[in-house]
Amino acid sequence: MSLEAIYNAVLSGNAPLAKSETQAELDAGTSAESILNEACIPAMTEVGRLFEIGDKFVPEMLISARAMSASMSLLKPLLAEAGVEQVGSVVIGTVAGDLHDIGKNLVGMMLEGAGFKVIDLGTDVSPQKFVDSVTEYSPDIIAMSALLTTTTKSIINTIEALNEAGLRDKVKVMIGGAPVTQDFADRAGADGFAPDAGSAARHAKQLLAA
Ligand code: B1M
Repeated sequence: MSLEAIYNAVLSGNAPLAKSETQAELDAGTSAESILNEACIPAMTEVGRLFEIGDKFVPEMLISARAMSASMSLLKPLLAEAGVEQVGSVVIGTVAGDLHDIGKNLVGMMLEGAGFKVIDLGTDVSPQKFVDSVTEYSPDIIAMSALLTTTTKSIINTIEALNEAGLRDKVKVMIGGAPVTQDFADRAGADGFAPDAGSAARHAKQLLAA
């Protein structure tokens, strides 16, 4: 039982072990915040780094994300009670007309692992629903995922809808997905683009600092 054991359980994607080690560490008096900041987040940061350099692959990233979620299921209520500050909040969704959600879910999990509060609107999210979410949740970032060439147009429509609602300057917009490129992001008027889930979490932090 140690923070290192939780770190290793998340890194290796062992969800039952991550959960039992987290419970043991909490029982021993370690704060939820310490477990999050000194074990879970560093483990997910390492997973993201290994993914970016090609030493981990999507399935391994998913099982690490699940292990982190198992630990987070115990930590979340305690963090909320303690009023621990999140690094920021993100509304995430797959854009209108698009039902692919595996990448979006991965990005959401990595953002959670990096300390963001994540509000997931699901798939096939209309521009209006993204617009409404800005008023409802006041997120720092709207994160849009698109997997089809045809649905990248929904990203443009959503950014236009934010402009028309007068809300564009209230929120940063980050986009990604297989057909999305930095060039497309620049043309669409997004604030940020990330090619994969590992760099999405890092990029979201940079957007907050910008
Ligand atoms: Co579909 N599909 N699919 N599909 N599907 C693709 C995307 C396709 C490339 C397959 C192909 O033809 N080779 C093709 C799109 C072609 C194109 O437009 N360029 C395609 C098609 C055509 C379709 C349908 C139209 C098929 C049909 O019905 N005729 C249909 C469309 C349905 C719809 O959405 N309206 C369809 C349906 C489906 C399924 C439902 C069967 C299923 C989705 C299940 C689900 O998601 N729950 C599915 C799947 C599984 C795929 C493939 C095989 C795998 C996608 C995936 O999950 N990859 C895909 C082919 C492929 O990609 N090889 C394909 C793994 C995932 C981890 O990667 O989603 O890329 P990805 O996410 C990455 C990055 O892109 C990035 O980070 C993630 C992790 O690193 N990222 C972000 C993603 N979002 C981000 C957001 C960010 C930052 C980074 O910031 C906000």
